[in-house]
This record gives sequence, C-alpha cells and structure tokens, in this order.
Amino acid sequence: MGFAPPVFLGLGSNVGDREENLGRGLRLLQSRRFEISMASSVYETEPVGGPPQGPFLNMVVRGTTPLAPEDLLARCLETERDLGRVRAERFGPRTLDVDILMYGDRVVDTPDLTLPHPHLHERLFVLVPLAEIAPDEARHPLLGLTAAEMRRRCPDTSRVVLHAAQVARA
Ligand code: GSY
Repeated sequence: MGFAPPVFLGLGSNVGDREENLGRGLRLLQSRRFEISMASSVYETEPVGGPPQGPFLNMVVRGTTPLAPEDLLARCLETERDLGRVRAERFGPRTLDVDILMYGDRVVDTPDLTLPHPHLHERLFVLVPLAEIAPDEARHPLLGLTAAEMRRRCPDTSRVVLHAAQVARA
C-alpha cells in the first residue's frame, strides 16, 4: 500500500431528517472504502444559490481511501442516490449532497470531476467546517492557501451557525 493522501469531503442536507441523512451518508461512505479519520461539527447554513429553499446542515470529513478520485466520485454519487436524492432541480433542495473538496494535492479537470472543488474557496459553509478540522493541513494546491487562510479571505457573508459541536475525533 502506498501513501494515501488526506481526502476532504463536504456533506450537506436540507430535506427530511437532516441529521439522520448526514449520519446515514457517513456510514455508507465508510462501507464504500472511505475511512473517516476526522469529522467536523455540524453547522446550520443559509442556502447559497439556487431557488428559495430551507436551511442546510453542512459538515466536512477527512479520510483516506484506496479508491482513485473517479471511483470515489462514483461511490459519493451512489451514496446520494441511496439517500433518495433525485437530481430534479439543479442547485435545488437535496436529501444529501456529497462533494469531493480535495484529494490530497491532486488537480483534476475532466467533464465529470474538478479537483479541488471549483467553489471550495468561495463558500463559507465549506470553509468553516474545513478550517475547524484542518486549518493548516488542507492547502489548496492551485491557490497555495490553507483552509484557515481561505476562510479569512472568503468574501461570502452567508449565515453559518454551529448546530451540533463535534465532541470526539475518530
Ligand atoms: O454544494 C452543495 C449544495 N449546496 C449547498 C449546501 O450544501 N449548503 C448551503 N448552505 N448552500 C448550498 N447551495 C448548494 S447548491
């Protein structure tokens, strides 16, 4: 086994039992060869973009996987589907959204996958939980900024409020 780089995933839910959706999503990802080493607190966040919709719960997890980025993406989409997500409306409400934020320092730009996530540095609902668990470790390979630096510089002013504090690290 070679070196497995740290992978950061962002999870969000704004339909149904949002906490339950996040929990089920984490368990399914673990069963799909994504080994979680750290989980952020859960934040309630104002929807960014899309039609008027209810508030999200968002969190970020750090983990490792033997899967290549494209295979991990397929597992993330399966997990969304298992939670009953139908991509009916682009940017609309969702039971679960799982985004690959960073896969070590890998840079990928294909029709299906862009790494780092193209909006990572613009979204407070991602940067607050990311900076909570990896302020200095998570460094954007194109911008050269750490999560803490991206958070400080982020012009997003949307509401991000602590919902459930993380008490134990995996
Ligand atoms: O990109 C993930 C889906 N999404 C979210 C989200 O997870 N949280 C908030 N606050 N706004 C969002 N807009 C979209 S699209």
